[in-house]
Amino acid sequence: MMITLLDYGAGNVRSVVNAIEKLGGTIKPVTKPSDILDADKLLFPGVGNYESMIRILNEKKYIHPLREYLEADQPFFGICLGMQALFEGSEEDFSGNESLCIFKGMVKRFKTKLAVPHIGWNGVNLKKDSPVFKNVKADAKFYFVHSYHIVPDDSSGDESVVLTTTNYDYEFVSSVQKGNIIGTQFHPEKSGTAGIKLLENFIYQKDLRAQKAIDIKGKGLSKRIIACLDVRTNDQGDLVVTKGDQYDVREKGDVRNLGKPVELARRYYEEGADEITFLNITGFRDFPLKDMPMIDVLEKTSKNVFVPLTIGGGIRDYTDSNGKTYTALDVASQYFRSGADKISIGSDAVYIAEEYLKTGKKSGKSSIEQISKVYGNQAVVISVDPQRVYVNSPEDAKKHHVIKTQFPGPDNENHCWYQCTVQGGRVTRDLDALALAKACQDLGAGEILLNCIDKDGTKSGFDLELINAVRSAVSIPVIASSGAGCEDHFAQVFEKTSAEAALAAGIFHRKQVPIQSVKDYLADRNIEVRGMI
Ligand code: 1PR
Repeated sequence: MMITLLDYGAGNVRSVVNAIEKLGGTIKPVTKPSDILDADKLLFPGVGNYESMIRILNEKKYIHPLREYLEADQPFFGICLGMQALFEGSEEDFSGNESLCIFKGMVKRFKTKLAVPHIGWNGVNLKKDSPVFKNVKADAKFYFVHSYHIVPDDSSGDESVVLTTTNYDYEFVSSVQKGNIIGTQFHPEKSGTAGIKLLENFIYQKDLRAQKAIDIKGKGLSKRIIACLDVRTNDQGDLVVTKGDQYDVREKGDVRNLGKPVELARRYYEEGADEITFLNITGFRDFPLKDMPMIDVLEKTSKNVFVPLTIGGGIRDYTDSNGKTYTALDVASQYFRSGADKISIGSDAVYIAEEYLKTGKKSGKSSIEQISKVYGNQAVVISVDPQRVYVNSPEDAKKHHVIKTQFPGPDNENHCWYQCTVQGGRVTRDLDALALAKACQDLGAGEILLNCIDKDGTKSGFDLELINAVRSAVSIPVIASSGAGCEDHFAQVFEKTSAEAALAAGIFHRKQVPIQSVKDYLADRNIEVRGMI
């Protein structure tokens, strides 16, 4: 089955291609406007910024053939922005470029007290009996990552285009279908077996048209469980997954070797991880575009792993020994093309935040601003590596956000602040984690990966005080990281803080706690999780 792919050049289309090929389909990329009209089935994955997507469709002269194709009710599957493009316009677009206007309605920003972007696994309320949902279980969850959603205008009285809605703090339209034209806000190519089934139905069902109206209810947003792989080259030159104790990855002089990155990532996908994060922990030393093994890891992993992949380490501007300059955007783009959905910035984020707080001005040139502008806020994660600095009272660290702690310091100090570090915890900076998180959110970051050097590898539980302090300082999602030792530690994170996700490394690598038993434990406590479907 030949599927024509409309790739307008932003974001990760590799996963879509991998999914179609795994299903036995063949991809034909659109390279000129007439390819659109020649398509039998057209797939349009979009990610990032609506304005730049519509601008590129106009520049490439795709708008008119697309409209002609859609008006003829030819099979079409739009993903995320690829669905939003079907409507009349977006609150994210002030360019005045021509849009497709196939369906009536607008794309609007979430107005909610919950975290925006809406990131993670959520259910759907099915409103039509559609062949694309054939053999997809009613309680299936799909992966969402977006700050805007469609608001169809059904005032004409014609049959509604709404195929599903989804519950956040209000119900929003999460997919549409009219005739053979389908669009989903969620990413089927990142939604494990449920999403792959949807794509399979699109490819192989002969008649895609929805038969009748139904009303099947789904549930809300799940708390995510993320497996993290700290990757580096060991002294023998092998790329290995390692794990530190408070960031010290050596044992008796050797770098701990806990497995191979591609194999471990696949194992975690099959065991039910909601996301996989790779951190190239020596990336601050080496230039990642030279360090091709990480690109190879992403390419190989994305062939078999259909959940979101994040990559961090070394994402910054770089000048090589010949004086050639690479921007952080170049590095990130290479990672997105290789299969990453998000990039994570550590050390560079600290320097950027320091500069921003000093000048009060956004330069527009920082890695956070540049990457979020092209790929969207949801694609930029800030990895924070803080450690506690104990003080007797807030007066002792006036410049910083000081909290009262239930876990006093070595000299019985009952206050602390969280000091940012760079270069894998080796260098401390005069900046606290809350100030860093807020500044990065201002600059366009979409998520915080909140590590904790004091807790890393200790298996003593997450630093709930840190998580609460940072989560209440920002409105973007926070991933709690460092210290997981048992199932109950995950329950504590979700019951005692508002973190959207929890990440662990050591206990998964050493097979001490299976991912599924974490999820079973949480489900028993009525914490919403994605099951194995
Ligand atoms: O600074 O942009 O090059 O990024 C470097 C990245 O590498 C940062 O995200 C930084 O957190 C990470 N990193 C650097 N050195 C280390 C190290 O361990 N020596 N690892 C390191 C950080 C922390 C977690 C870990 C959790 C969970 N790893 O991601 O996986 O603490 O562990 P646990 O469940 O076993 O407790 P840049």
